[in-house]
Amino acid sequence: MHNLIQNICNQFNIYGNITRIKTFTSGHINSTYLIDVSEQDSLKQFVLQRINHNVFKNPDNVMDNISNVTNHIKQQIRSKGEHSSRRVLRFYPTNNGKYYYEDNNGYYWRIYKYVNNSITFDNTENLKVLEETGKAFGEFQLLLDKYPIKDLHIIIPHFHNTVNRYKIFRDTISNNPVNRAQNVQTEIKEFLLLEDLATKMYKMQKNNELPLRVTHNDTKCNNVLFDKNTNNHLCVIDLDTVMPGLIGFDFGDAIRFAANTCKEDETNLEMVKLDLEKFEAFTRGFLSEVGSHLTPKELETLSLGAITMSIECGLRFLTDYIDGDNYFKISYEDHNLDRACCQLALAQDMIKNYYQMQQIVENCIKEYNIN
Ligand code: GN1
Ligand code: MG
Repeated sequence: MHNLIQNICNQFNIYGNITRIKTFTSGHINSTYLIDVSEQDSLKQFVLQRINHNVFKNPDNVMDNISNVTNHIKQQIRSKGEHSSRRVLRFYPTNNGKYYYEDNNGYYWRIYKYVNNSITFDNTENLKVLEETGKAFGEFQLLLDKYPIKDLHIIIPHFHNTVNRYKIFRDTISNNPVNRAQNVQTEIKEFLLLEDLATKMYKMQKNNELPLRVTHNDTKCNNVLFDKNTNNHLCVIDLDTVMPGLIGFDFGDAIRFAANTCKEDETNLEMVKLDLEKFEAFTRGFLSEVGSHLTPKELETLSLGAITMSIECGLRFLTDYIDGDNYFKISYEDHNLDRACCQLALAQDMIKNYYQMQQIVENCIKEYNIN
């Protein structure tokens, strides 16, 4: 492993002694390592990622989006008179000018500079951190507000197309490749009952009731870097899925992950609930940044976005379970099933709390004078 990584670093013109390799375990798709490199008397830190080429089939397009988007953000930050070095990721090119390297086994690798003195939170009880997370994703929207949508490559077609997600779900059930569908009939029925609700916003977009914007599409709170000392947000990471999308889905995916009382794969479903205080903290941060940019319909559907993303994510986990666990990394046999049940329980609790969620959004709208 050490030699392999040393060789990959060299491709990006990063030489020196690798003194430590630390694996990050939170992502479900790519493999991510923190690399310490000592050169003469200085220690430099980098993040090295192996891109999952089953999921990201066209690394040129992925890295093209990422380098354009990070450049755009850099310019926006600088035009506000701020230093950009900790406020946006900096990727390294290889000698042939590409922002990734393909190894002999056909794996793609990329490297970015580790942001000094930064920290991520897989989950947190700290409401200030949640408010900052909301600000980070809200600010991300603003920073990319003028980015031309048509210049984005579609990295994963139909990514948050819930109509299509249900179609794939049905197809997988009828193919039943590993004979698991019969064991999860109850869960299948529950997800089918939620189909109308889960496809509503997608259909609204198709009817031009909701605009497409440049969205992140994977707004888990561990995709925000914070300053270790102040807990202020620095920048948003994991830009693989930046594509045209609905802002309500970026909001909703963040809520699904950060405002759950439990972790994403909790098996004690009685404990799985929407934490309204966390919901409020994130919402406040998000709307304080981007609220006045949103249309009334976008504001009205933020809570529905959270319900939709919980259902969609659960549906994807269950689809992958029935398919034989080909997409998400798992740690044990029924991991995807447990994740699916947890997301289902969360969505059901959100539906119960819909009125309270809407109330919180409306209070923020009043407080921030958003029209
Ligand atoms: C995947 O790997 P990670 O954790 O960044 C997935 C997201 C899901 C998430 C569920 C490209 O993200 O869509 O919401 O798992 N990313 C992709 O935890 O499918
Ligand atoms: Mg991701």
